[in-house]
Parts: sequence; structure tokens; C-alpha cells
Amino acid sequence: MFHLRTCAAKLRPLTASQTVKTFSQNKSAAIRTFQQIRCYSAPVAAEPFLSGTSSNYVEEMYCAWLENPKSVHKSWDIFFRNTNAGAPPGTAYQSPLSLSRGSLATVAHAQSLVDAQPNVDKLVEDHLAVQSLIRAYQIRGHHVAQLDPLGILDADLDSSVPADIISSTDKLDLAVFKERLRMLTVGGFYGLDESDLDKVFHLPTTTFIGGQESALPLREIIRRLEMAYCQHIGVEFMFINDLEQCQWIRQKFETPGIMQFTNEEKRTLLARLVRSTRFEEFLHRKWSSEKRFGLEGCEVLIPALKTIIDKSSENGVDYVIMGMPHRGRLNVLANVIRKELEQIFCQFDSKLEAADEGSGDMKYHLGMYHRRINRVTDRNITLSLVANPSHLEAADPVVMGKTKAEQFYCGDTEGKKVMSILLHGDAAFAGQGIVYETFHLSDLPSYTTHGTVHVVVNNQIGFTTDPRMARSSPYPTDVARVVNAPIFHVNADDPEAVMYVCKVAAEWRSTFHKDVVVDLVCYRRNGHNEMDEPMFTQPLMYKQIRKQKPVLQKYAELLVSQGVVNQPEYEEEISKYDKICEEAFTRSKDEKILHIKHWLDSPWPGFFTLDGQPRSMSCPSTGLEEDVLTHIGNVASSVPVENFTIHGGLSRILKTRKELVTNRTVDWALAEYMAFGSLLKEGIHVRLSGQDVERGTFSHRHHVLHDQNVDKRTCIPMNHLWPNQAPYTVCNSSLSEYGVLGFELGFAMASPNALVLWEAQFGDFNNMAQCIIDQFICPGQAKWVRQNGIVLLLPHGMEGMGPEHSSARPERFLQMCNDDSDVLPDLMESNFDINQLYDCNWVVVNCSTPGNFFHVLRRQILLPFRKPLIVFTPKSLLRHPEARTNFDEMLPGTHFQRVIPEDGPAAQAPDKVKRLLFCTGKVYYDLTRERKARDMAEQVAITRIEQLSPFPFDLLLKEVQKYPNAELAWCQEEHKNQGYYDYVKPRLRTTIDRAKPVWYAGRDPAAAPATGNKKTHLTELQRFLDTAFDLDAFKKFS
Ligand SMILES: Cc1ncc(C[n+]2csc(CCOP(=O)(O)OP(=O)(O)O)c2C)c(N)n1
Repeated sequence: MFHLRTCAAKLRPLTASQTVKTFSQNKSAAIRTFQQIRCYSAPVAAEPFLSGTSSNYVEEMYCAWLENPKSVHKSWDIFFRNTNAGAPPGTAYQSPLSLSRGSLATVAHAQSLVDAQPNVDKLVEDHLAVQSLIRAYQIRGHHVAQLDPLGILDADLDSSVPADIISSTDKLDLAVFKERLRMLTVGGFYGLDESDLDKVFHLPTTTFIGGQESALPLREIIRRLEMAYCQHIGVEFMFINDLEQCQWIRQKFETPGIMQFTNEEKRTLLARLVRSTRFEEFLHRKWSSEKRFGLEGCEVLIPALKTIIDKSSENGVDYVIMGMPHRGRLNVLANVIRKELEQIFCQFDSKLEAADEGSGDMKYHLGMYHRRINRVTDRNITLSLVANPSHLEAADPVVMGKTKAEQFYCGDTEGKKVMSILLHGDAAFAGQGIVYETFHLSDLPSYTTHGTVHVVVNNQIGFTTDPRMARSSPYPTDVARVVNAPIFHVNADDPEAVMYVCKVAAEWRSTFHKDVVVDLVCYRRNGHNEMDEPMFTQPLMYKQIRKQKPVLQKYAELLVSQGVVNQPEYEEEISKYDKICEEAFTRSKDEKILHIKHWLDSPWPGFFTLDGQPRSMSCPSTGLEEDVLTHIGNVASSVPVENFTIHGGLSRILKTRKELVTNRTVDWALAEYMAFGSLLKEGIHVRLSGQDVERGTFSHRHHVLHDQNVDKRTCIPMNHLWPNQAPYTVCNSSLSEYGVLGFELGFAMASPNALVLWEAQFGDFNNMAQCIIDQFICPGQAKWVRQNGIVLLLPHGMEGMGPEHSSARPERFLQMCNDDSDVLPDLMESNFDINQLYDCNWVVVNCSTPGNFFHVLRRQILLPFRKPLIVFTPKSLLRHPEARTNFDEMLPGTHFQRVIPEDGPAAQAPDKVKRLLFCTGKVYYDLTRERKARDMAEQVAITRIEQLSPFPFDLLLKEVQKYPNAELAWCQEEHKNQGYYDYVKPRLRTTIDRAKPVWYAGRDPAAAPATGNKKTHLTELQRFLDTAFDLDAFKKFS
């Protein structure tokens, strides 16, 4: 109370009406002023209700009273007048005495006081109760919103009504209300009573239900809260920890009458529903037994997406990249992206021959790219739907990566021009971990796409599984809460409600540039696909579904009853679209050939010839002029900005680098620097992403320098190389292999003129991204005719570090190569090596020298086409004194060496050589050390296979022919059932027409990639080295 008195005293020179002016001009300023004054006022709360949260409330009352004395209850008016008139603390009102205590006289006295003065305690409590009630609706109203079109399920899997909100299906039916009220009052929740219903309560600033009014009777407050939060839209947002964002959402849903549509908008909505519905019906009529994963039960998805796109286009977006699963995909292609209908119908013709190489894919996995005019906004819009595998949600990070790249290349740093929309099924959204991993990229500086609109087709079933068996969270969308994304649940049978939330979602994204979720609570009219019988497993649900009137019919009836359209107009709309489908169907019969390339999601204009061929079938030298090497080396060993203090240890590293440059040599880190730096000079964007890549897991890279004296001040010397260089992005990623590799794959999709690399912390962690590797990288071109030049750097090597951290699982990558182990290709073909690369699904290398690593990275861009590149990278070789390359091997005219032949004494007298050992990668250094120790340089030749796939048949044939008297052996440090042996052996045998055996020197087969015991590791190493150099070792087998 003392606060108020002090405050009142301060304000006394103003009359109430004078104050009104000032305060109504800026109410929040008023609140601020009031709070400031409170800061230095005495803390005594002489009035019992002026404590804790109630004092906030009293402040609000006070501000409102200052603004307009009539806007508050009469009791408050008297109270503030008394206070303002200087009533001493505690006398501005009298607390009523307890009726249970005291004499009759006291009771009579108390009664007279109550009559004379309002019961302020009760009043404050009631106001607080109302405030809490409003808040309860805001927090929990969605739990009782009518979201299920079938009316049988609870979208939040919970049929109970939260005890702190008053809701009923029969809105504010007095009897129901009384019952709820009784529960609440008996339960003592708010202490509100039926008699309070007509009392007027002042509304807090955290609600917009008042519209122009600042106070409303309780009955009206509840009615408006019910209208805002408990109808067909359930707004979940109160977990967002940003007041402005919460207020924004409240305003969008609470403001009375805010959900208005013009007749024109209603007609557009109806027309869109007609297309969506009739498209599925058309497919069903023509191909009743074909799987199409129809949209029936969620036809509203089409107008929903179109609304999001219209609104976003209105706000400046001109490129939308989408990802979606099977459900309704054909419909989205036809009616949102506007793929020609005949192209879609062709896909149902099983007799059409494919024009493109590769496997192709099912029609509901293919992608699409289309540029057109948005009819609503009359602006250009490009729409791209990313091709995806059956693996649900796997495309999410890919879409994000592609979006990021498109934003990056058009300088859209805030996501104002390019955005992504991701669609999800309810079971997949809740169940797949990649959803969470992708959400966690959404706000990271090098990964953010500045907000994605997520749309969930929540048909309340996953194949045959009930949601109660499929998730533990109330909603399938709860995962979005971790990034503070608002979630708008909406009954999909109320098309206008759906359009409204879609508009708000698009506005949210363009206002805050953060993710948002639209949860379309719907049903699935048929089985999982059109062949499935849903009554086996969901009999009751499907009995209800059979009774359900289609949403188009319901909405058409509504609009006819409102006079917005008449029946003939509606029927004409239907026959118009049916005719479009029929005509397209007729045209589709003229198609003789299926072109998968018409389904390309990311065209690369100008990169190929017009008919999609590479511009040449050769690769220039990947070497560089010496001055370029020296310049990059110098920058790599310096700090190119002023007054920047680096760590002492790093100074030593840079000094060593400098010495290498002076000596015209490179180690691994410098080789990488030179490859990246030179590509940047040539205008190629380079992006390296992965866990701790900036420094490098093995502390060898140091691409980002940190000032030791200024927090967060960093320097990336690679960006200081040339005046007009392309930008270099190096970014430590979140700890998600699946998400980040998918993201980088998507980034690499956008342009062929970028070197995009993902590095695993240790190679074996690639298995956490197995789906991206198996479903996208390995077969991507075959399925979707889209090439991709992503590079995977996978640290690999048996170094006694245990079963983990040792193997990048080369056997898996090699097993998935598409070259034939039993067929020797035509080695005389011109450009054999390039043709081989062109035909392969990916390139797998294990470089033994930094120079070769440098060349293979540069070749990746200088090739006239793009293939994924898998590089097994070293760990100990990063610092191995022999793992160095002289500048001479990197100068113009030099190339990547697919095979590094023996060049020692053995090569001088090849006839004398007894054994030709083939190997790859780091084991080469173990072998040469052992050969030297045994003095066998003339007897044993060692040839390194640097490019494992495509297999260098031509070069290896030459090697074998060079050593006619040598027996052949493959040596690897990996276990026999792992590594390269199973891949290399049959190909080597094919190379020599199976004329000789190919022996094995390496570790025995094992379940784990490596031993956990250092001693065993060394014993195993010595054992296979013994075998490799024991010239009698294989005698017993021959
Ligand atoms: C990762 C993955 N696991 C399993 C499947 C097999 N599958 C295909 S659809 C489906 C149910 C998906 O349910 P939901 O996400 O709710 O989408 P809906 O089909 O109901 O639209 C399942 C389990 C799959 N495609 N992907």
C-alpha cells in the first residue's frame, strides 16, 4: 500500500483526468513509470492484499483507474480515491471480520462495514482468479479444443479436461457451466462462484480478448476465451520464453472477430478443396488398385500449403523448398507445385520405358522444380520438392541444407527470399530422431534457414498403429517445443480455421524468422495405402470414418447456405477440374517414354549441355603454379589481421608450417589448405562442416584462430587469401551425424560450383548417418538423376585406439560401389579413367600422401560432372615425418595418382621381385619400415592403390605385368572380413584374368573392428607384417 501511497503522492499534482491523457498515450510507459517509482518506495505492505503477485494486480488496477476511473470496479475507484486523498495506511478499506468469530455485535458491525466498503479481499482474489483463469486458457485451452474431426479421439491422447479451465462441449450451457464451476469452487481452485458470472473484471495486459474493452463481465471473458482457445484451433505457445512473441500470438488468436474471410477468399478456398478432392477421386477412378498414398481425410492440406505460400510470397519470399513424405505427395505435385498432370499420370503406366539411366524411383518419391507466377500475389515464385527415399523424415535436413545454400548463393542472409516447408506424418514426426536433430540445426548460425514452416498431416494413425502405442508425448508435435516453436493444432474439417492458422504461421515466420508448426488433425479415409484394409485393426475408428462427410461437401454446403456460392457454381467448379484431369489423361497416353530428369529437384543451369551431358570428358591438371602454393602456404602460416594474439602453441604450429613452405613441402593440413585456397581463388565456394572441424579433431587444421585476449574474436585466414575470392565457410556442427550430413548433402545439391565437405569426428561415426549414405549419397543419382559432389572425410586407421575410433568401415562403402568385380572394362577406351568416374555411383579413395589428397580434392571440382567422394583420412599420418609431399608433385601438369607404383630398387629390377604387395593408406608406411628393417627392397615391391573405386584396372594391370615373377598379395591392417580385401581381391583377379592367386596378409576375421588391448594390437600388426614379408608364407596353400 505504501507503494501506492508514494506513487499517488508523486502523481498528486495531476488530476485523474489529466493523468488519463498521459497514460492513455502510452500505457506501457505508464507501467514503467509506476514501477520505477515503486523501486524507491518503502516496502511496507500495510494493506493485506498488497503483497506478492496481488501487488502486480493492484498496479494494473491502479494504472487502469488512472486512465479511466470508471474502467475499474467501483470498490477500486473508492479505494484509490481514498488513497489519493491521503488516507493513512490500512484505513482506505476495512477488512471484513470473520463470521465465525466475535459477537453478534461485531458481526453486525462487520456487516455494516461490508455494506459501506467493498469486500476488497474478495475483490482482489476474484480478480486474481480471473487473471489465472485467462492464463489457464492460454496455457491449457488447446487440451479441450475440438480438434478431432471424427470426434472420437483426443489429439493430446488425454480425455480429461484440465481442472483449472472451464470448458464444455456445449459452450457455456449454464447447467454445464454450473457443474464445472461447482467442481472448481468445491475443489477450491479459484474461489469463483456462479454469482460472479456477471461481475465486471478488468482485463490484464496479457490478453486481447477485450478488443476495445478493458473490462468485461466474467461470463463474457469465459465465452471469449472459449472462442479463442477451445474451438477448432488449439494454440500451444505459452512455453515460449519471449514476451513479445507470446503477445503476438495472443493478439492473433484472442482479438474478437480476427478470423474473418472475404467471400472471394472463401471461394478460392472452395476451389482449392475441389482440386485437392477431385484429384484423388480421379486417380482412384482410373487406377483403383494402384498405390498412391491418397490424401483423403486431409484434403485441406492443399489449400493449407497454398495459403502458406501465398502469404509468404506476399511477404517477399520467392523460392520455397519443400520436403514431404508419401501421403498426398502426388496431390501436392499436381496442385501446389503444378507439375503437368500428364507427367504424373504417365507414372501410372507400367509399360512406359525409362529414358534415363539409373533405377528411377516410385512416383511418390520423386522430386520437382518449377518456377511460375503466384496467382494470388502476381509475383514470381519458384517451388522445389526435394526427392526422398521411403525413410520417413530423412529428407528434413536435406531440405534445410538446400534452403541454406539457396539463401547463401542469393545473399539472403535473413531468409526473406528463400524458405522451407516441411511436411510430416504424425507417427513419423513423433518417432524419428532426425526430426529432433534437424530442429536443433534451426538456430545455429551456419545452419539456420531462418525459420521453417512445419505442417503435420496428423491422421491419428501410423500405418496400423494407434498413436497411444506410437508416442509417449501428448501431441506428435511436442518435439518442436525444444526450439520454442509455436504449435497450432487445428481441426482439418474446418477449412477456414486451417487457412487462418496457416496465414498466422507464415506471418510468424516472416516476423520472427523462427520455426512454427501447423498440426492438421485429420483422419485417413482409406487404409495406409489404397490396398490396405483398415478395419482389421481400427474397426471403430473406421466405422466412424465411413460416416464422415467429406470436407469438400461440408464446406460447399456451408458456403451455399451462406450464399457465398450457389449449387450450380460449385458443380461447375467440379466439372471444370474433372475436365482438366480427363484432358491430361488423354495427353498422357501419347507419352512413349518416361523421363526421370523431368522430376529433377535442383537443376544446375549451364553446368551441363542442353541435353544434360558433361561439357567434356576430360579433367585438366589439378596442379598449381608455385607462387600460388607459396602464397597460400604463407597465409596458412600467418595471422593476417593486426593486433591479434594467438595461443603460443599455435604460434609453434604456424612456425612449423612456415618451415614446410620454405622447404617446398606440405603436410596433410597444408595440402588441404592449398586445395581449398586455390578453389576459392577460382570462385568456388568451399564449405567444411562437422564436429570440431574448425580446429580439427586432431588439432592439425586450425582454420579459425581465436584471439587469446578478446573473447569471441576470431580470424579465418582462408578468407584473407585473394581480393575477389569465393567465401570459405568452416563450421563446427551440432553433435548430429544424421542431421548434419543430410544438411551438407542438401547444401551440395544447390550448386555444382561448391566444394562441400562433411568430416566425421572419427570415421566410424558415419554409421549414425547411415540413412543419408545408403538412401541418398550412394544411390541418389540412380534414383533421382541428380548428381552430387559432396565429400566425406572419414578419419580411419588401426592405431591401437580400440574397437571404436578405428574403422570408418571401408568395406561398407566398397560393397556399395556399382562397378562389376568380374568384368574387365575396355582398358583401351580413351579417357578410361574419366569414363569410369562418370559411370560410378561414388568415388572411394584412401590417400597415402598429402599431395594426392590435395589433387583429389581439386579434381572433385575440376571434373566436368559431380560424384560423391568418400575419403578415408589419416590420423597419425597427419604428423608422420614421411607423409609429406614436395611442391614438385603439385605443380602444373601433375594429377591425382589413382595408383602409386613402386619406385624403389624393386622397380629397377622387376624381374627379380618375388612378391608384389598391394596396399592402401597408412599401412604403406608400416610396410616400408618393415621392408627396410628386413632389407628386402629388391625382393618385395609395394604398390599403393589410392583410388579404390572405381577400380584402377588399367594401372594395376601394368603393375602386375611389370613384375612377371612376383606372387601377388594384398596387405591391409584391417581384419580380413573388413577393410578392402573382399573388394580388391576379385577385381585384381579379374585384372589378371585369374592367372595367379591374390594372397592375403592382414588381421584375421573378427567381429569388432579392432582390439581394445594395445599389446594385442601390436602383436597383430607384427604378425601380418611377418606374413607380408615371409616369402614362404603362402607356399603351403599353392
Ligand atoms: C524410417 C521409416 N520407418 C518405417 C517406415 C514404414 N512406414 C511407411 S509409412 C509408415 C507409417 C507412417 O505414419 P505417419 O507418419 O503417421 O504417416 P501417414 O502414413 O499416416 O500419413 C511406416 C511405419 C518408413 N517408411 N520409414
